[in-house]
Amino acid sequence: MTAPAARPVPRTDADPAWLPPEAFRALGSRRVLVCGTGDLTDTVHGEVDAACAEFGGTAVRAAVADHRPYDRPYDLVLRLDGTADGTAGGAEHRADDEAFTLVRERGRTTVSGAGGRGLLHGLFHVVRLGEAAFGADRPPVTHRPALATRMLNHWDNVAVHPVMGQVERGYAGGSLFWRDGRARGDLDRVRAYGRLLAACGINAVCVNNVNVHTTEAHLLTDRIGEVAALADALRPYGIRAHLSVTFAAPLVLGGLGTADPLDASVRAWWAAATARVYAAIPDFGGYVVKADSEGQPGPFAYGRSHADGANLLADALAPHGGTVYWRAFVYNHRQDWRDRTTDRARAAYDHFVPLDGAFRDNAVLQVKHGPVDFQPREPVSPVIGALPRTRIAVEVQATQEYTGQQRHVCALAPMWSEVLGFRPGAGASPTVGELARGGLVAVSNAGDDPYWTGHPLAQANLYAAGRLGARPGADPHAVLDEWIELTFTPDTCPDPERLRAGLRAVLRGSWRTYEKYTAPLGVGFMVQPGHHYGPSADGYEYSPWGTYHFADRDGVGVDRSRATGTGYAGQYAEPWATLYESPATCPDELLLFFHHVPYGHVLHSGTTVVQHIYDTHFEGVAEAAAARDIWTSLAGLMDGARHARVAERYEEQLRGAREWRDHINSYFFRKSGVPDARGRPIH
Ligand code: BDP
Repeated sequence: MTAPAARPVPRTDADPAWLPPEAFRALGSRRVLVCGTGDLTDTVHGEVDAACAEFGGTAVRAAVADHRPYDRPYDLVLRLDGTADGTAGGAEHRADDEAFTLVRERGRTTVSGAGGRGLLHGLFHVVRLGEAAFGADRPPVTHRPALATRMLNHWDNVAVHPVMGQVERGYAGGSLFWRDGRARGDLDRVRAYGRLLAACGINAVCVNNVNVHTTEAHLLTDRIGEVAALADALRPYGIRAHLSVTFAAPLVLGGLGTADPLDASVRAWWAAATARVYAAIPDFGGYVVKADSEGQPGPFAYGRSHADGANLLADALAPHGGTVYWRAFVYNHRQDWRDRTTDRARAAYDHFVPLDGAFRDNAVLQVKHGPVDFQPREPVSPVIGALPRTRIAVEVQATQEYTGQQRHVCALAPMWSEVLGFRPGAGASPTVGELARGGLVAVSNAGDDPYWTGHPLAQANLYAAGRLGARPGADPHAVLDEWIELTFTPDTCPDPERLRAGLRAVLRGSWRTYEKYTAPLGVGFMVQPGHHYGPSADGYEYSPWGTYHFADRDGVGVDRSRATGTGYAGQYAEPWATLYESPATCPDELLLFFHHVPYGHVLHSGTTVVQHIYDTHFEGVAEAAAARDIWTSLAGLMDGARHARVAERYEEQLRGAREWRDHINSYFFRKSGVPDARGRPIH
């Protein structure tokens, strides 16, 4: 039998990221057998073939039915458990097809994939192990992603939006998918993107913005062919395409007089539209919906609940095996602070908890990790633990809207890992990572910038989103280390240990550094309105968006206690409700999120609130400066252009950090009149 040709590897060399050819050295210098047939096995074969061509190994391809190849002395066998990888049929959708088993015995490493995607994950596991995959014996260990869905949401507009541009909250150039109002004709870079994503464990991508404007609405119907082209480009790496749709589609696309979820003609319209989607994209993943949120249409207009809305789409998708990801980001953005019920932090819980148990099995409630909006520090959303009969997906924001917009280094893996490890219940109750049965969703930070994410170090956030979705309990520093190894291949530089140490030093603490020089103690949202870059202590204080800090001459913070505040603290189960209820027990880093306290209030750390603000802001700038200096010292240990790009961004980070420090410190000095105990200049 003739072995199938190897699928060409979409190259990323021109656009540096993880997986440069060098990352494959250990594998590529060996004798490798790839067994099985199907689309994803072709991909694995292509990867192996390219690596072996580069590093002098040999790549052989066989169908699994052919036993003879096993007699030969292979170092690595990558094989499917069955003969076909299931890409063509329903098998690919088995929850378990992503599992693989790795064993090393008698000088041979064998990876058995339960399905094509398992084989692909197994390949990348071997790449991560490097030489260690070919060392001492390893007993068989089966690996499977903890969360079945690891999805990226691209907030990409097809047409350039007059206010939000091509990519809403995008800091990495234009869209990877869309250009000049249509899907890109040349999809090589989309293929290369799919490869990067597969290597970190992402298996689903939503290709358009959750805010669905008129042009984008048509992707569901007459422009589905463009989505199909993107789906084709992502499929060889095991990634399923998803689409954001507007709830008003029956009106704006179907010409119906209503989008009422209980109306028979509306239900028929969605069923027919969805059937056409599947005719174009047989493995289509499903819909993402932002409804009744920040101006998007939704079921409230018809007096219906969000379960009615989600179930309408779930029913349309069900015959085809699709899922609706229904976002819980529902709040009134045209309010002002009137009484305790208007607290934006409460809104998702108030809307969705009464609906627990009312959603279809193929409806997932997609919940932002915090109750407000991706601030550098928020408590974990109480919604996540409060709907035991609903599949929850947790949404994080890789695009750094509120964390420095990819001009500041802010490695988010440690933050996400804290969220995923949080136990909304008491004692040994499940973690957020265990409760997220609907998956982990990250808003993508990638674009058509040569470094994919604008700031080359922001790639670590994209990588971590996939890896933490696959293993929510993973040590976030180990995830960052993986990214460092796969991206910079330190062993190829003159001083590997110095490079590793330097990269670790600038990444690991970067989130906390960012937190220090921005809004203090969980109060959040002291950003400039609109674009959200840089400080503006009162920028949102008197706007209707529902984000406040209530600073006055005596104190600062939002009283969200049950006793005297908005009652938000009471949305948590014990022990959290009690812990957050009192300033005496509330963790320092969340104090101003939950309480309004005088400036002289003494934190658990022993410092007053106002002195803490001064201290952390000076420290944050000093830490940013130290990181910049470490970066400078790494010149010569990596490619010059990449070093220069980061160096340039550090100058902006430092400028920005100083601006934040001076703005926040002088704001609180003027409000409180309390001088810095250490006499430092406050501008
Ligand atoms: C906010 C963004 C806005 C998004 C919204 C969302 O500022 O651009 O549309 O989240 O998640 O953080 O829908």
